[in-house]
Amino acid sequence: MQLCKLQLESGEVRVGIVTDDHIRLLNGVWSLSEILHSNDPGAVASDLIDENAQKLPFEDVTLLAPIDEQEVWAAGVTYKRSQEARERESEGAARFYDLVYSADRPEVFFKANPHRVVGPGGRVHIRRDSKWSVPEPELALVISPHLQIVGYTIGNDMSARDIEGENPLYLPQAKLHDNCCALGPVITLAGDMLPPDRVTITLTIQRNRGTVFQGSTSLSAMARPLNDLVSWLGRETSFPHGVILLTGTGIVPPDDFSLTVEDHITIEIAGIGRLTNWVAHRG
Ligand code: DO4
Ligand code: MG
Repeated sequence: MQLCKLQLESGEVRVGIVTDDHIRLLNGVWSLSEILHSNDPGAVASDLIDENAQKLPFEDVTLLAPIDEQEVWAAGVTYKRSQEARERESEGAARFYDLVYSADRPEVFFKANPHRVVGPGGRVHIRRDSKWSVPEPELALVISPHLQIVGYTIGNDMSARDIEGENPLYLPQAKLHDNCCALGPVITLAGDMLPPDRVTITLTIQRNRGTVFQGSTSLSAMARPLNDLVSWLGRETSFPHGVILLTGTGIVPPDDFSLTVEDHITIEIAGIGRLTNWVAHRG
């Protein structure tokens, strides 16, 4: 089962489930977390389907980022390709990325508050003080307050590689700013997700309607088990609203590539769907 958060033409925000090419609204729920944090999200959602409401075509609604009040965190250097890219961009600190790739403790960092996250079709920002910006297409774990993985969505960890590469202490500035993260389009409930070896991740970047980059990877190329990342994240830290964890990128465009305004980013993850966003500068 897949859940989504949406805005109706009337402006009302609702929660729905995705069936075939339609959305069915759920009765009496105003947040995804009410379902996701229950004992049996699939059964709770099925019980709440509004049988009187018509099936809504996707064109009639605006899908919102599937997030309520959760913080967004991210793991880094979880794929070999990311470790190699970090070493190239960061001459002075290359050694640290090699160490963290094989260390027991992973790199986890705070990525975004909900108001810095955009949904499907939204505008992700590249910083004006960066000349080397890239999207990072990542599987995003939807985690309950009890640290259970209850669902999966698609995440884009927008990153300024030159700022991160100049000095690792600049990581928060390379990663966290307005519209620095995209999530969506839906949440696939944990029990309905594909096994890791069938989860392919594909990134396509288009400019003036032409493809300027395409790359893909498989979740099975990730060096760490998902539950290991969750367990490190939850050490000494509670998440009363749940938390969303981006699991790192295994796709890195060539080093001479940087996003520009009006680029169109598409991230596809098997078992979840396709997240598309436009690139913009902050207002
Ligand atoms: O240390 C840099 C962050 C790396 C990252 O975000 C990733 O590997 O996805
Ligand atoms: Mg990342």
